[in-house]
Amino acid sequence: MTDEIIDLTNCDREPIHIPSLIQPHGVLLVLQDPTLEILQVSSNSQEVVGFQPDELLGKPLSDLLDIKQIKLIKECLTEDFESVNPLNLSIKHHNKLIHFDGIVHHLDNIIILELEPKKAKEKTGFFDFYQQVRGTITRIQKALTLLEMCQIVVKEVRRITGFERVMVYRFDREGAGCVIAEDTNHETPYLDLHYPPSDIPKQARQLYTLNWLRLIPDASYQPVTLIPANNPLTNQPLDLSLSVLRSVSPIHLEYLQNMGVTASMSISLMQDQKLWGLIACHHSSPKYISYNIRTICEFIGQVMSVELANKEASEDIDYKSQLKSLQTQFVESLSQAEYFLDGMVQLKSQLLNLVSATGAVICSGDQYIRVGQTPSESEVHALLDWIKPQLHHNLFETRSLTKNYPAAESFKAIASGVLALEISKVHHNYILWFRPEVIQTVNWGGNPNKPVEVFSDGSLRMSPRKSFELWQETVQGSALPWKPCEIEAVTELRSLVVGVVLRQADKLASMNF
Ligand code: BLA
Repeated sequence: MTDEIIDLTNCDREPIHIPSLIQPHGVLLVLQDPTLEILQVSSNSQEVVGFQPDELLGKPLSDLLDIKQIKLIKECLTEDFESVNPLNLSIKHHNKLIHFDGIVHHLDNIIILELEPKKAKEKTGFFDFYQQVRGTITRIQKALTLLEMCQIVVKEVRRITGFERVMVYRFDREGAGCVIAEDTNHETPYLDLHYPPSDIPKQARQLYTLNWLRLIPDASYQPVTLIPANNPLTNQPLDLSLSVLRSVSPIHLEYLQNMGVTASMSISLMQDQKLWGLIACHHSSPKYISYNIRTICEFIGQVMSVELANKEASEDIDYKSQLKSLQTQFVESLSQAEYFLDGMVQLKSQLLNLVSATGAVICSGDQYIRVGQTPSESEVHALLDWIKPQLHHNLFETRSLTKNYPAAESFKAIASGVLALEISKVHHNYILWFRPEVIQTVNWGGNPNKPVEVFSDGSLRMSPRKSFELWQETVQGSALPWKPCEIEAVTELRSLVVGVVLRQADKLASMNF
């Protein structure tokens, strides 16, 4: 048995952007910029464009495409490539004209040209594109809530592409995710199921912030090599981060097989330059989606990404206005109070309501005023000593205190969630809020702790789960999470209170004088 410790971070180490392989539904050509000499070609060129790799390598692209098409490519070398894709290209072979979508992008001093054979005649003009997306965009913008928007998006993407299952998959802070909207004709829904971070490892999430869409038309494909294997200019594997034909991680292909999925497409959803989630699409048989339809889906993902911030801001709108009115009450009470504690103590219930807490402690010097359900004074004292070095911008928050502070085990029923605010370090003024433990059942799409497979020879290997059967976990020691608007309310409260504390301190100093 091997001594190597296999853990979930192994998944993160696979260099998925440089597989030196592509999927077989198109051909990839690496061209020298600006001569357009063919430096590298995928080994399926005979099947796709009708020429053997050695008939193309070292030759000018004009051996493959006519002068008009070469001119088109040269013109777009000076432009933003994304806006010209796809190029309408055709190659004559044995007197037969084969039509392709040409997808180009720049990489240092080379150009990568990918050719996907056109499957059927489709409408490709600007107005056809506009017609296809106009209604969808309006519906997305009109949605009143984030969830409603997600439900519209899964329906629209399914209508446009014909996938059997379309989902919105949202990441949490740790990289785990949950299906929050779904449109499908399958009997087993994935809605509300959770998946661990290793299902879409870190480097994949990073790559998906660079390219907006991935398509795997047939997960049972035979990967195609590049000839030569390395980029001849650098003698390094070719960086396929932005390639549309990039071959997918074999672990992920196995995962899809285990899930009963043959074709998969995913579209990135971004917020603040971070991957917020994915629109994930499945089909049980091979399914190719043309570049034009993919562009429409990508555009829907981009519009949804912009709208995410708007929809999130309008969530909890009533709650937010309630928080504002509580803040006003604090301003009034504190401006009249001579001492910080007096002002706060008068508003005990408001103090709890400000962040929907069930307990709070106001610390001022060596005085501790406890409101609602809180740990004992000595427990709060010790907890505060532990929290102080961890404050960040005067704040500390957790929804599962026992994870990092085992001493909380004895009082987790009333204080699994803690939010702490430092008002003045010098005067030892702090406010702590507490939330009780809420025992939750999380529905996982398969046991999240089982990605390691033990082989008959005893060796261990990272491998995707075999079963996606519902697996329920009871989560203990966790409170409901603190919402961003609650954290914001507490930060604003601090600036109100700081003024009062400073006034008090001045007063005390003058009295002592
Ligand atoms: C990639 N994993 C992915 C992708 C998705 C998922 C959507 C993006 C590629 C695609 O579009 O298909 C996961 N798909 C899901 C989930 C749902 C879904 C959670 O539909 C839920 C409904 N996967 C594992 C383990 C590893 C792993 C254990 O389970 C690693 C050891 C790896 N997943 C993995 C890798 C990729 C991936 C490496 C990147 C594939 C690539 O782009 O090359």
